[in-house]
Amino acid sequence: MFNRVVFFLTVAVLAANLSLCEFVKTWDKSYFASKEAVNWTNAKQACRDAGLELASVLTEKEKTSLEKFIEKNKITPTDKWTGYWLSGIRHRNGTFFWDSTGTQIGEAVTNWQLGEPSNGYHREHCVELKLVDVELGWNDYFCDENRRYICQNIRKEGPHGQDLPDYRFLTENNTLGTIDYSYDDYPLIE
Ligand SMILES: [Ca+2]
Repeated sequence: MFNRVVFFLTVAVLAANLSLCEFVKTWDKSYFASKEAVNWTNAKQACRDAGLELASVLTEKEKTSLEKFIEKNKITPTDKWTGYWLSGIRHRNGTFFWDSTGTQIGEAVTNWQLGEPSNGYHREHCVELKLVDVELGWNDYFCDENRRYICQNIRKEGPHGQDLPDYRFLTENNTLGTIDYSYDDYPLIE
């Protein structure tokens, strides 16, 4: 009896969360795009609360699958200011990783927008998917800014990332692994 109550409560909570959002299947994956905008840490938690994980792009096929999901559901960002958080973060050593898989970004596929990652003010450590002109691509951006986000089903056969002991470095300065733009002679690229 107790288990049944817990089950129905869990379904009710998940349904309440998902009702705020788009949730459809594309190819062999399920993606989930929020309508709310939150910081990266809260986006990670929101996906987890829904039994999902922040979306990652490990292959060319996954890149296409995610783009098709966005196109099919007519949720393409309208401009460069309305992107979606993905799972990518810049670690302290300057290298970008997919937090949900623990794998390095760009091993099989890369999709940075032109001039990115720019690490503006040395504090852009989280990866968003944004639109520039007509192209979707990745941008590093301030983790404490609010963005919508895309979750996906937890990968059945991995890889699975381990939570880091502390994520506070995401809002701290980090000049490692970054093209060293001088703002005196190079405009800040957002
Ligand atoms: Ca950037």
